[in-house]
Amino acid sequence: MHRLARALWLIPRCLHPQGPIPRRYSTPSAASSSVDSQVQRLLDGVLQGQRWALAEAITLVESTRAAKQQQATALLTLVLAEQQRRLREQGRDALSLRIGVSGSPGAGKSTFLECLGSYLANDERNHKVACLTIDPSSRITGGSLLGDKTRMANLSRNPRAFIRPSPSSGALGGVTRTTAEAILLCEAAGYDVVFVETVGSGQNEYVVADMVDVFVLIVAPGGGDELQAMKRGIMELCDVVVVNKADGDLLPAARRTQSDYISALKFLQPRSHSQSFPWRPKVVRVSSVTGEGMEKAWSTLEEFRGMALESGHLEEQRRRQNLLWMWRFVNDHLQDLFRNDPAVQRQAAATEHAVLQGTLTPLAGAQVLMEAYYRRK
Ligand SMILES: Nc1nc2c(ncn2[C@@H]2O[C@H](COP(=O)(O)OP(=O)(O)OP(=O)(O)O)[C@@H](O)[C@H]2O)c(=O)[nH]1
Ligand SMILES: [Mg+2]
Repeated sequence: MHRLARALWLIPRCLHPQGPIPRRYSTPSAASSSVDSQVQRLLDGVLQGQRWALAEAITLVESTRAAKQQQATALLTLVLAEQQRRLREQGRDALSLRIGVSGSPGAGKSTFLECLGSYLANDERNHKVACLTIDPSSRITGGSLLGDKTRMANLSRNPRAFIRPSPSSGALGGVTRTTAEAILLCEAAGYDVVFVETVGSGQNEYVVADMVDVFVLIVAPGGGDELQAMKRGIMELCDVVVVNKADGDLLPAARRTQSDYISALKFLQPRSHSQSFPWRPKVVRVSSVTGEGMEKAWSTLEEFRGMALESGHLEEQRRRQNLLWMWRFVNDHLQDLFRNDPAVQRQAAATEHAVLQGTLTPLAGAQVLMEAYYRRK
C-alpha cells in the first residue's frame, strides 16, 4: 500500500474531523515575520494577564477563518517563545500544573472545581486558576454554560480565576484540539493551575489525558459508578481518584467507594509509573459542598507535581505530548484533504453503503477511495 494511503488507513477513528477543521498552514517563521497590530495587542494583553485578552485570544485560536488562523499561529508562536524565555529565567518553577478532571455526568466535577479552585485562589494561597470546561451536551442544549456559571458562581467572580466553557461543536466528544492551545494561552497569562474538565464519555478522556500532566477521576459514592469507570478503562488513565460527596448520608457509602477503588487500583498498571517516577494512583475522599478533604486533594496533586518535576517525568511527558499533537494535526489535515477531495466524494456514498451492507470489506472500501484519490485529475 502507498505510504500516504497506509497513513490514512491507520488514522484512528477518534481523530476523524466532525465538521470544518480549523487549520493553519502557515509556518511559524512566516507567521512571526508579519506580526500585525491585532496580534501584538492580544499578546501584550495576555502576557499582562488581562482576562479580556485571554478570552479574545482563545476565541482567535478557535476560529475557523483562514485569516484568523494565521493570526492565531503568529500569536501562539510568540507565546511559545515567551514561555521558553520564562523557563530559561525561572527554571521549572515557571511550569504550571495541567490537571485533567473527568467523571460521569453529575459526579460533581464542576462543584469540585469551584471548591478546589476557590481554595487555591484565595489570598493565602494566591494561585491563579484557569478552568477550561468542556461539555458535549452544550452543543444540544446550550444550557450547560449557564449551569456551570451558577455552579462556579464564586470562582467566576474571583479575580484570580478564569473560567472558559469551550464550545464543543465540530469537535470530538466536545474536546477540541484547540483546548491544548487554550492551555498555553492561560499559562502565558500567568495561570499556574490549569484545569480541563470533561464529561466522561469515552474517547474524549483519552484526548484530555494527552494534554495534561495529571489526570483526576471524580466519582460519586456507590451506585456502581466504580464499575462503570473500570469498564470504560478510564481507571487506567487516572493518577488520582477523588471520591466526591463524602458528606451527610452519603459519607458511609463514600468510605466504601474509597476502599473499593483502593483495591481495584492495585491490579491496574498505572498511567504514570516508571522506575524513575514510581507514582501509584491515590484515592482521596472529599466533599465539594463542605470543603472537607480539599487540603488533602491539593496536597496529593502537589505531591504528584513535586515528584514529576524532580524525576523529569513532567517535562518528558510534555515533550511526548507535543509530538503526539503534531502528528494529530498532520492526521487531521490529511483527513481533511482526502475527505474533501471531489474524486473521493464522488465515490464515498456508494463505498460507504457497500461497507455498511457487508459487500465490501473495510480495507477494500478504503482502497477504492484511495485509488479514486490517486487517479484524480
Ligand atoms: N452532597 C453533595 N452534593 C454534591 C457535591 N458535589 C456536587 N454535588 C451535587 O451534585 C450535582 C451535580 O454536580 P455538578 O458539579 O454539576 O456535577 P458535574 O460532574 O459537573 O456534572 P456535569 O457537568 O453535568 O457532568 C449538583 O446538584 C451538586 O450540587 C458534594 O460534595 N456533596
Ligand atoms: Mg460540570
